[in-house]
Amino acid sequence: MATRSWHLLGAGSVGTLWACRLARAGLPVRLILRSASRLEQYLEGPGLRLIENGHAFTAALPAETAAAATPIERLLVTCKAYDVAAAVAGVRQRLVPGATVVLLQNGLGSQQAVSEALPEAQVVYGSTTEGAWCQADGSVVFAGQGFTWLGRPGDAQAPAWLADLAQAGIPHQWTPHILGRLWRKLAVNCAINPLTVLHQCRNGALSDHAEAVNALCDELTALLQAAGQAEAAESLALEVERIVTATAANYSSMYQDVAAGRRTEIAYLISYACGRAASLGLTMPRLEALHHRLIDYLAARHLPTN
Ligand code: NAD
Ligand code: KPL
Repeated sequence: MATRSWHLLGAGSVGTLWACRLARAGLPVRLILRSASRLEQYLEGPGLRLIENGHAFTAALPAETAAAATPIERLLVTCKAYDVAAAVAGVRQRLVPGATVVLLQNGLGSQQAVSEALPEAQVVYGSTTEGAWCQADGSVVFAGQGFTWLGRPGDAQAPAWLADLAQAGIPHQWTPHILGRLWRKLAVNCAINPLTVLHQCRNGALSDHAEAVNALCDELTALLQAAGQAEAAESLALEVERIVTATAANYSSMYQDVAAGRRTEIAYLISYACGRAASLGLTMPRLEALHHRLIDYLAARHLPTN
């Protein structure tokens, strides 16, 4: 049987990391770029470029825009959470019945939107701790080894296409508890990222704000439990403390977005958490106060607050 192609929607940092590893393993990958001008620019260059352990790998992958006619059997979506709904809507007509759509966004909310928009597709959620960033010349640096959890809520049956990821050397595991994984990461991000923005500090400096971090963890623990994610709530404060120490020298992703004047994924992180708390009838004074301070901070810098 012919190997099925992966279409990649979102050829940024994570997208390049995944596309290059799949291509390096001999698997067919096609890029879907966001505009004709991006496509033209891409076709003038050598292709995607990944730098791993100081070694560069260039993949001259075929590329097209959403307007192309090629049917899509396997779609890997690596846009930012706020771009996902529009990006997926743009290729919806090209998805074959039962197509696989893998979403690799941080936070929660974008996954549910795609599942609702594509009831006929196999929509898979991912949560990754790998790290990658884009250099000024467009090359992507694989900055942090990590792990990717993939799953469809409640589905214990791992799909056959995971063999492609194994072939590409992408560390991963299938889990029916993917929502728990996503909630856990969201909670960690809510306890760390906004405070690093407001205090303008590296993750490690949050050890000077232990009372605030612990109070947030208490509220987030209650939220996870009320949202039916008791397992994801276990020892949250300890996990946050461990991550603050392990990533002490790093700036959080939200800090980096704000510092670079980029839109943040706030709507899928702390705004999502506050929204869920409200719909569950929970009062979260510390999380809500932090949310308001973060919105004011972004607005004062003319950055989107959604
Ligand atoms: P990125 O900004 O580097 O890449 C996103 C890409 O999507 C951009 O190239 C953009 O042009 C493209 N895009 C947007 N709309 C599109 C459209 N309609 N059609 C085609 N392409 C479109 O973002 P990233 O850092 O790769 O992050 C992607 C997701 O992965 C985010 O949710 C992020 O939180 C998550 N994540 C990133 C990292 C990391 O280290 N970068 C780690 C863990 C999780
Ligand atoms: O995921 C992170 C981020 O910066 O987005 C960590 C480092 C865990 C902090 O929340």
